[in-house]
Amino acid sequence: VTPADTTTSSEWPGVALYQQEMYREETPVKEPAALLVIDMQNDFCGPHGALAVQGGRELAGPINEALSDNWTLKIATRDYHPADHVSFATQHPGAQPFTSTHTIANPHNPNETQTTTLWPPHCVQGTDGYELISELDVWKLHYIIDKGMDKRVESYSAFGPPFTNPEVCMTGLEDLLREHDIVEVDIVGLALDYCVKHTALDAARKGFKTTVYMNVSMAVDQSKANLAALWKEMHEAGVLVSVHRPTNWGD
Ligand code: VGL
Ligand code: ZN
Repeated sequence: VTPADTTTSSEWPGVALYQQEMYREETPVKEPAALLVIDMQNDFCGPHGALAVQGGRELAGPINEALSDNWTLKIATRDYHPADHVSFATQHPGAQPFTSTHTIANPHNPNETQTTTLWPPHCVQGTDGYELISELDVWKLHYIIDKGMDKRVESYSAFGPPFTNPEVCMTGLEDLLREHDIVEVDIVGLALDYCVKHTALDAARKGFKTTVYMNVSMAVDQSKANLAALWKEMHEAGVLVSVHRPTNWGD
């Protein structure tokens, strides 16, 4: 690790993180690892995406580099909603996208609920907005996993909706990782404060050694306060949160 790979602690609360990265790079045996490329879709990228995340399209370069490296599994996800999905503000009279919230019950356990943000319609099945961006080297992928098909529930995580009791509408990602004896999960893509975060929290909860590359991910809310809060939340959940781009990706 050279000084150029690190960030000053006044910019990021990253001292402990730097030490974890040192440890990772010196671990002699590389365990089976999966790269998860989250929701690099037209609707999440500018200038025309329905829910464009600033800087999202520019992630394709570093992600393509990562996809050239040697991972046991390289998996992309796509948000894939029916036109009447519950997360669309248009489904709720008077609701405003980005500011209104809606509380969703677990279809199999009304006692378990989750309050989520409402959005402009995005990644609708059969539309161009749902497709992966053309800049992404899709031929390097082993699998593509779709999520968010059940109109009743929000489903940020690549594993499935944010319900744990019982888990419902799961995507099969966990089984896929276990079939390949994956120990380590590395996560990049969009959006850092929604699908990337929830995927990382689930992966850590399920026992995978989980890293989010914050510089290869962009948030809907890119304020410094939000980025610091995201770093803290993921760090406290046991996610390794890297603030620099590794040069030796999957090696
Ligand atoms: C996402 C908002 C709504 C994401 C998906 O991919 O982060 N964000 N649906
Ligand atoms: Zn969505």
